[in-house]
Amino acid sequence: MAFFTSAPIIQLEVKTMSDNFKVTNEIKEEFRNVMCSCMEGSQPQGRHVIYTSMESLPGAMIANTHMNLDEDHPLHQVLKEAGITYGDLALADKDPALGNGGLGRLTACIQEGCATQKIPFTVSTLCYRSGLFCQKLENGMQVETPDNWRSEDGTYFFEFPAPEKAKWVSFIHDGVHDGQYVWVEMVPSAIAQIGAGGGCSLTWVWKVGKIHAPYGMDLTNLKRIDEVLYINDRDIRLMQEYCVSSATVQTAVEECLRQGRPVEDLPKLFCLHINDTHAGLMIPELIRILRDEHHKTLEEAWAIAVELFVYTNHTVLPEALEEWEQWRMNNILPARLVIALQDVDRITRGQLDASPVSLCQQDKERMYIIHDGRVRMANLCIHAAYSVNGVAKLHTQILCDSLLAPFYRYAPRKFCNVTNAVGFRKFLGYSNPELTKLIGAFMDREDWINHPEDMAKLLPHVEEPWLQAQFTAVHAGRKAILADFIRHQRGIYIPEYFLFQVQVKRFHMYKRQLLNCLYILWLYRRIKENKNFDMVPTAFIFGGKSAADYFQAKEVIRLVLALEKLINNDPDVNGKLRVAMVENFNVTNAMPVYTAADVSVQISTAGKEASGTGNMKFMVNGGLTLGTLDGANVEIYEAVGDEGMFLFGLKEHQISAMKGIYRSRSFYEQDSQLREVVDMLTDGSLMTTFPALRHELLDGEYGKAADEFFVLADFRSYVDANRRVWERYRKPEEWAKQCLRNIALSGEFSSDRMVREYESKVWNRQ
Ligand code: NBX
Repeated sequence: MAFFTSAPIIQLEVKTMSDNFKVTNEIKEEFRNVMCSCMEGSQPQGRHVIYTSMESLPGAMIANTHMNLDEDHPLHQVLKEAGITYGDLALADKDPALGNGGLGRLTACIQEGCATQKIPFTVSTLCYRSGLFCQKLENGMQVETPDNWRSEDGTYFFEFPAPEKAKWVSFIHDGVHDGQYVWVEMVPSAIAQIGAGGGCSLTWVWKVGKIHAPYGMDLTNLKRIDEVLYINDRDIRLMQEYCVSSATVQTAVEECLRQGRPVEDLPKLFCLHINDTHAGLMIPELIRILRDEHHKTLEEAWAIAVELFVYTNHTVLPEALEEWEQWRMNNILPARLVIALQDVDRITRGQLDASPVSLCQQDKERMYIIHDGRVRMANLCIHAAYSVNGVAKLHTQILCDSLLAPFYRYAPRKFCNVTNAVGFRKFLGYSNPELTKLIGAFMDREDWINHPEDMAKLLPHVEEPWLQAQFTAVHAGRKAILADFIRHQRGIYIPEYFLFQVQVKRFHMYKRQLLNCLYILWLYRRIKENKNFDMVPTAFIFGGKSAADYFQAKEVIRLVLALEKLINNDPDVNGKLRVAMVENFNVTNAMPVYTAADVSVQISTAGKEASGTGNMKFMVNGGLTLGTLDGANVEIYEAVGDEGMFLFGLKEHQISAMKGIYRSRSFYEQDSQLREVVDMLTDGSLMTTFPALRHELLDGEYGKAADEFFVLADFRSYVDANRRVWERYRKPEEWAKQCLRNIALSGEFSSDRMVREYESKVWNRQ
């Protein structure tokens, strides 16, 4: 499979990685050799998975390569002879800014697992010129600046351009109609992820190349297709999705033919994995190509499609369920594509009518792909995919029982759950070598980290005092590193003996950073009232970005920064309380954060977080979860029980029962301490005011119910859970024992387990 293994696409040019550091030809050559030999060394068996995703967040590539190369690999020697350390290289490397958060990072964790297990797996995504913005914290708020993750000439050190693999994608544009399309060339580069033991998986990153259009046409929108992730212009966003979808399907079809196989064999050679609905247009695109270029009937094309696609859902939030206006599709996408989509809608409606499962008209309407002038991408994906999965037990259950209930009744066997997981080699082995060494002392094999179930061998030892002492010492070292990092980055001093209570994730109202903030204000008031207030000195550490146009979430960041200012500078409280926000939280600077937490804050409103993966990164490093029964916290709780997790808050069924009748004001009115902290949002105590947040909590925004995410309802329960944290933290041996026990029980959250489950339940590769 030329595109998947060939050397010719690997052509590194000589270039400077940073102003202060030159990488020699020899080293570049050696990197090239590493990737070639890994690609050639992995002899893929069975069908090839192409994971099409608008996001991928692999993190700095030098770190990824270094972490997985054997100790005797020649690259190490070459670097040594040149007097270059991996530290030097890492300083010159940058995180490819190709994603937002969990969705993108999960892609990279699955990929690293597949590279390690030698599963033929390729990620297909857009190569955004500016990925997600770089976050600066200035004047008490988030400021977005461009993330120039590529060099001036638009290339990245670790990308290997493959112009000979370019694909042309057509659009209707600027009033140009059928027969007179504009054509955009999508040019791929490959970025390689090396697996442990020398496997390799590629990411195809597609860039806009040449554009063919009638003379004089305004090409601005077309040129912006690879400008930025989730671009704030729906026309261009639709073009982005179609470009990735079309280029990916064209590549699969081309490879099938190159191997001398008929297109009917596509499902024997490939599995096209749709990661969230953004690449759902691969479905009508395949139908279009098979009909127009391979003379298949609609029915024949559909029969191929339904064996080829799988779909993973990552959200139940209604606003994130993607829909496109039919008129917009008609205006932008080629007519034959739109016709294919309408035909698929027609076929699937026919299937619903003929179904032996009884479906009422209302059910059927919920399942239509095109309805009320809108194209529902999730419905398109579910109809075409032979496998649909959620990403944690509760999430999959909500999909089956409510959001997608008619689909589940109609085709129950399509649905399954694959609980998310994280790369242990990156988030434990590479990020926390000291802890890795300590665990390793109890393991029977060198490469235990590739066999996460081995970690249970730690279990019989967690009561041993010397091990507890060792763990505490290792963890103290990690806390010192994080404290140092924050001092350098933000100029905030955090004493290392403080409890580190960490909430890092995208800022979103459902993730409830606001609940954490109200609790900090509550603590502030208690200490102000009574300087002997009995508590464990605690540092509240935050990190994460808000979407640039998400006003409320940006207000919450502003609140965190106001708390920093108020609390860290107040000698009455700063002996017991500190607040710090890590700037520009990304894959690279996440590593010192995940390894240093005492408490991992996972407090989303039950039923809203599909899974979460930060919760697992903390767990494997010995951070104890303070959380609601939501997303994969449920699985963490099942693994460690009451003693291993500080559970609080309303359960999903209770939240559902309160919808429509919940009155946040009654909590506000009946609890004077809660009233006091909510009032602080607007009474000037914070030197600035947050009327929109108070309004959201008590009145509700834009016709929505007040306190949509049940912050006030869960407030007291959160206060109580924090008390339980303190009680336990005051018994250091017990605390260390619990951390060790959780680490020992964390094996199921390794991406190696997740990848094996995708193999057995979803990809059907053999
Ligand atoms: O996917 C995230 C979920 O929120 C997490 O609970 C989950 O752990 C993770 C991996 O499964 N979803 C996510 O990151 N989605 C998006 O960022 C997103 C972006 C744009 C959009 C819809 C969703 N239109």
